[in-house]
Amino acid sequence: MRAVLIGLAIVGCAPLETGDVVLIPAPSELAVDPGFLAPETLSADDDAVGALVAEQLGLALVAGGGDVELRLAGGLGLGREGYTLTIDAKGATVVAEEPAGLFYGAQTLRQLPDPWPRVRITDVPRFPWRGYMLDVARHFFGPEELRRAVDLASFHKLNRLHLHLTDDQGWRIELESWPDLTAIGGATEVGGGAGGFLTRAEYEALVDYAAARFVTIVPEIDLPGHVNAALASYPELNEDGVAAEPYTGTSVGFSALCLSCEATWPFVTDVLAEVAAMTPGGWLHVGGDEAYETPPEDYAAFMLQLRDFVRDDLGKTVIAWEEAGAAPLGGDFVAQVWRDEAGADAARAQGAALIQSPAEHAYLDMKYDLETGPGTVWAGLTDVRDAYDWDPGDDALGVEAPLWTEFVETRADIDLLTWPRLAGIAEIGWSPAGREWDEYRQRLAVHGQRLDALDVGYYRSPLVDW
Ligand code: TNX
Repeated sequence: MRAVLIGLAIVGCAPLETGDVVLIPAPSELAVDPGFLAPETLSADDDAVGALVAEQLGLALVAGGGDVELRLAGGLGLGREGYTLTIDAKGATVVAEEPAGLFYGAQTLRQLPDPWPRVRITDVPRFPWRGYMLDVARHFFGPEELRRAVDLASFHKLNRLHLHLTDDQGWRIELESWPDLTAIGGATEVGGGAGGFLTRAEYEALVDYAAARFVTIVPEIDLPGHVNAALASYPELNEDGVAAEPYTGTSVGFSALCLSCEATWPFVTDVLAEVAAMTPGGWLHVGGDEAYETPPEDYAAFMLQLRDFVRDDLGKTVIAWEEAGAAPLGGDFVAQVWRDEAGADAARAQGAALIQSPAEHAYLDMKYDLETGPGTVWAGLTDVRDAYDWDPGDDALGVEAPLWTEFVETRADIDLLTWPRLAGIAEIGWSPAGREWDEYRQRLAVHGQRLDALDVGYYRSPLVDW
C-alpha cells in the first residue's frame, strides 16, 4: 500500500488504486499508512455521541481506553465541526473541539473498508450550512421517513434538514393556536390523497432525533403566497370571509394572504411563535417565494414586518427565498437562492448571507434524463454530473438541495431522485474547493456499495461505472 499524502488537487484524474481510501465527502487531508486495525471497543469523552456511534459502528462501548477513542480537546483550530482521525498500531483516535467533530470523525470511520486501513486525516468543512430540504406539503411524509432522511443526510455530514411544512396542497404541522390548519388543511395533498401532518410531539421528537445527529431542523412556513391550505382551513383568512376550496393540483403562485384582513397578522404571529417555540435551532424560514398575487409594495412591507417579528420577538434569524431581496431587509436575513434573478442580486447587494440552491444543479425534483422515473424538467435535466460540477462560491453561507414533491409519492421516488445527487451536494458543502468530476465519479462508484448496504434505491447513472 502507498504511504502518500493525498490532497484533492494531487489526486486529479488518476485512476483509483487498490488501497486508496475512498470517502464522500472527501476530507481536507488524507494520508494512508501500511497496516490495518480491527477494533472491538469504543470509548468517548461525550456520552451521547459515544453511545450513538458505537452502535453505528457495531463496537462495544467501554468507559475508557477503547480501541477507538473519541477525545475532546481545546485549541485545535478546527472549528466546531472539524476533527482529526488517526489510525495506527495503537488504535483509532478521533480528536475534536466539540461533540459534532467527534460525530463527523465517526461518520468517516463508517466508510472505511474492513479491516480499517491506517490513516491520518484532518478534516474541516468548507461551509457551515450544508442542507437537504424535503417538501412534505405537496405529498406528506411522516416521522419514519424523516428520521431516515436525517440518518442518510448526517452520514454524508450534512447538518440541516429544512422542512417545507406548508403549501397550497397541505398544512403539515399541528398547532394549538390554529388547530384547523391540520384538521382541515392537513387532509389533502397533490392528487387527492389523504395527506397527513406531524403532531407537535412528533415534530419535537424529530427535532431531538436530528439534534443527536448534529442536524438542525429548519421549519418553513411559506408566506405570503403558497397559503391555500390555510385559506381553506379558516374562512376569516379570506377577503370574502368564505373558506377557499382545497387544492390538489401542481400550479404555483395563485394564492395569497389577505393582508387587509383583521385575522391575518394574529394568524401569522401565532403560527410563527408556536413553531419557533418548538424549534431550538436559530432559523425560521418564512418562504416569500412566488407571491405573484401580492402587489410588490405590500410584499416588501409584509416581509419587513415578518423579519422584524421573527428577529425581535422570536429571537431567530429569518430565511426567505431569494425574492425577499426585493424587500428592504438590509443584511439581516438569509436568502436562499434558487434562480439567481433580480431578487438574489438585491439580497446580495443588501449584504444578506446566501444559501445556494440553484435549480439547475441542486433541485432534486429535476429528472436525470427523459427516461428515468418521477420528477419534472422546468430547470433542465440534471444528471449526477450536473448536480456535482458547480461551485457555490467562497462567499456563500453554504448549499442546500431541495426535494419538491409534486411528483414524488413513495420512498422509492425519494431515494431515486435524492441519491446519489445529494452525496455530491454534501461533498460540495464539506470538501475543499478544486473538486474534479472525473475523480469524484470513481469514488462514487465505490460509494454506491455503501448506499446499497443502507438499502437506498439510488439512480445508477450511466456516467458512473458502478
Ligand atoms: C419552485 S423553488 C418552487 C416550488 C416548486 C418547485 C418545483 C421555490 C422557492 N418555489 O414551489 O415546488 O419550483 O420545482
